[in-house]
Amino acid sequence: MLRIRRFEEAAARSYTQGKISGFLHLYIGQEAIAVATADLMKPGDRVVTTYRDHGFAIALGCEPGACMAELYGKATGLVGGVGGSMHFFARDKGLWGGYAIVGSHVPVAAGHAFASKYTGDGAVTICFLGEGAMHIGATAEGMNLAGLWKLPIVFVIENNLYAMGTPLSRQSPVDDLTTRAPGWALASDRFVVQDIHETRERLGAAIEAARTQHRPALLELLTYRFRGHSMSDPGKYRTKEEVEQWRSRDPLQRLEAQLRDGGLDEDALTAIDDGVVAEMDAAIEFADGSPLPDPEHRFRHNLVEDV
Ligand SMILES: Cc1ncc(C[n+]2csc(CCOP(=O)(O)OP(=O)(O)O)c2C)c(N)n1
Repeated sequence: MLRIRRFEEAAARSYTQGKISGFLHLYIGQEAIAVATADLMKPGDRVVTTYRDHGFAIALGCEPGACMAELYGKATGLVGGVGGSMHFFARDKGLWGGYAIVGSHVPVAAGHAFASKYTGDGAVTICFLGEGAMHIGATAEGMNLAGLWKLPIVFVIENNLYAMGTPLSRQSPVDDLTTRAPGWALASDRFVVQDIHETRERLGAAIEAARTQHRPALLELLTYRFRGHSMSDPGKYRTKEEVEQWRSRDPLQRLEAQLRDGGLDEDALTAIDDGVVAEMDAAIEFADGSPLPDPEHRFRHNLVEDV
């Protein structure tokens, strides 16, 4: 969690220095979800997610340097610098993509899960989406097929309360988005993400049922992004009180307190943080010093080659 947070903070600084172009959607506040997921995944399992994807890459073990270089559009980036922030991909680590079009990835994820059922590889697909994606046609199509075909998939709504600046109350006639689950024959669970252990346990139960019983599920995880929608959003649509309330539930701070209670002293905690900050300094140095991709590279991977 700390590694993701420090990565995102370093990326935000680079963005304000003009080293990163385009959009940058930060994951600060939501890290426990990616970390719990990565810890639960077995070889072959897949994550399919949105443009808020850096946290998953880091949690799944991608090098911070390669992730930062991808944000910088450099040749040493995770996908050679041609994907950028919204299109991280690391097949060997189980990250099957960040997708920028809201809801577009839900049928893609259902397709991955169908492939698992068809080949019997025993893998589970875990598909993340924002609450805003729950009102998109493609989402309904993907979830419907998952329920119909009993696919090994868990859909996880990361409900951070806003789709850009639009609160859930102006998007949805119901607050509880899992009320839609029975209509697609999906199991469901809904909880506030404030403790990494609880998050891991509840997510784990759904993943296990999808793996062993082909019981697809729709989970709604109530969480909060401490920053705006993207770097260009100051987040003025939220009250100070609301931000404070969610800051008091920050799973990273809670874990720090748990470690303290467990006997880790301030020096040990500071040393962990210093180590992670140094890692991010090195990631920035790596990205800064890396070359831009060969312009020819942009024509590669547009179509499948060598089938
Ligand atoms: C089909 C489509 N419509 C609109 C957009 C513009 N857009 C980008 S992000 C976003 C908000 C999505 O919010 P949510 O799904 O809740 O995810 P969050 O950003 O909160 O993680 C919108 C409307 C888009 N990318 N794709």
